[in-house]
Parts: sequence; structure tokens; C-alpha cells
Amino acid sequence: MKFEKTPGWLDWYANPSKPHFVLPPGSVDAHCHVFGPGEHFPYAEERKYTPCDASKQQLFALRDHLGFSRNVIVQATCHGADNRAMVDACLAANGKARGVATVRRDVSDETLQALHAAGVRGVRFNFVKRLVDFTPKAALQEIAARIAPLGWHIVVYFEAQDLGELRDFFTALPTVVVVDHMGRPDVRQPVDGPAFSAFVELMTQHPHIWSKVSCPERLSVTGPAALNGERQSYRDVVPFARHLVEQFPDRVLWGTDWPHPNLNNAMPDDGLLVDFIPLIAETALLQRKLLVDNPMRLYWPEEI
Ligand code: 0GY
Repeated sequence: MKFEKTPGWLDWYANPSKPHFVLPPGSVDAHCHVFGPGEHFPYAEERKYTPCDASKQQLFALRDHLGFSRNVIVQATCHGADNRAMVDACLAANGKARGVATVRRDVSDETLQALHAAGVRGVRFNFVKRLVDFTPKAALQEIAARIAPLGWHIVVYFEAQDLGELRDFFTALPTVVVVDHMGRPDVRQPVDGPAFSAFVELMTQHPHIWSKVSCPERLSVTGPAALNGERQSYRDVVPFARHLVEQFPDRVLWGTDWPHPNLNNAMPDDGLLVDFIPLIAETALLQRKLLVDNPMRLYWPEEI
């Protein structure tokens, strides 16, 4: 089937620069996606956008170019609960990729087992209204109870203004809960302002809650402008991400978010995104925890 991408949708950055930051050996890109190709893996009917194709081969080429060893491929909303493209990529990666799936409450035990065998280690609950239709919390709680015995965790994506309403739901979940993109803070607010403090307090009080310190390109207002010719971009996001890395060094993950769904102003250079990492994790120890130890604990515990 042929798909026309949503008007205004930008293609991902075709020739990313080589990062200056050398990733520690065994680093994991813990948030990325594959899209289609639509011809083999059609986009879901209920999708809110149609992306450009972004194949597993292209993802693996980016992994090698940037210096990552492994990927965590997160199911994107344009594929709904049809996990075939993500599973196909995980299987093709020869153990170097794990997956995070989207499932419905009527998912069978056999399907969950097959997803596990393919490398899936989590499910994603998405609360971002421009991306998905509402799913009742009772349905999500049922799914959580089904996947907990598999040792999986739950990845949650929401807008900062919805944290108050979702907080009790998150804290009662029976697994590790990984928050996408720091709960999408408004980086024009101070890092110690009420909104981000509420998120920090949530993590402080609930040790089962982790955060991805990812997506500066989505959160930044100042954008990728280099400072004094240095590759120091997305400066306004740095204090937020650095705060989480320093306060919760064992509960943070990092990912490129390639191929960057729903960006319609500018596509980031993934090489520049990697050079954001030493700004938020300033020591070799923090870098190793963020990029190697933490994702390995969550996705490849049998290898440590
Ligand atoms: C992200 C962010 C977005 C989209 C999705 O599944 C998705 O469609 O995750 C977004 O639009 O903010 O994490 O990739």
C-alpha cells in the first residue's frame, strides 16, 4: 500500500554529523522508532499522522554511525497496536535490539509470549491527546497486571500539564514506570519552579519511576544554535536533564528519538543530539550509568 506522509512532515536528517562525544562501549539508544516501510507494514487506520518510512536498516546504519551498540525500539502511535514493524526490527537485530510494544486489553497470552520471545520488554501507555484516542485507565491497569509477571515495565508519555491527573495512576502501577522525555517540561520555566519540582518530587517519592532525559529538540525553545561555535545545542533543556541525571543517576535513560515523529519546524542532526549527552552527564561514571548500566538492567538483565 502507498502512503502519503502528512503535509508539513519533514524527512529525518539524511546525513547526520559524526558526534564529537565518543560514546562509552556498549551504549544503548533507548528511545527510537521504525516506521513501516508502509508497503510491508501498513500504518494503522486510527493513526493521527502518516510518517515518512524509516526502516530497520536505516536505524541500524544510524546506530553504527553514531557509535551505539544497541537500540530500544519503541512502538510509535502511527502503527497503533500492530507491532509487526517493531518486532521485525528487533528480530533482525540479532539480540542488539529490544522492543516496547502497544497492546490492547484483549491481547492473548500467546501474543505476549511471542512478543517476549522477539525481545519486547515493555508496553507503552500514551496519554498525549494529539497522538492517541483515550483508553480507559481500567483497561491499562488490566494490561499492567498481565505484563508484570513477564518482568516487563511500562513506558508512559504525557504532557506536563496532565501529570497532576495521572500521578496516582502512575504511582499505583505494579512495574517500573519509565517517563518519556522528562514529562515534557516547559523549559521557559525555572528548573526549580513548581511544575518541574512536582515531577522531581514524583521520582523522589517513588523509586519505581524512571525518566528518559531525551528529546531536547522537542522541548527546546532556543533550538540547536551552537554556542561560540561549539556543538553545545539545546542549552535551555540542559538544566532539566542534568538535574535528573545527577539526582537519579540509576534511573535515567537516553535515546535519539530517531526518526523524530511530528517535528515540523526543523529536523535535528542526530550527531549533534549525541553531543548533548556530555552536557547533561558530566562525568564518565554518570555517562556509563545513563548509556550502559541503566538500559542494560532494564532490557538485557541476563547479560549483566
Ligand atoms: C516520540 C514523540 C512523539 C510521537 C510518538 O508514538 C508516537 O507517535 O512517540 C511526539 O509526537 O511527541 O516519543 O517519539
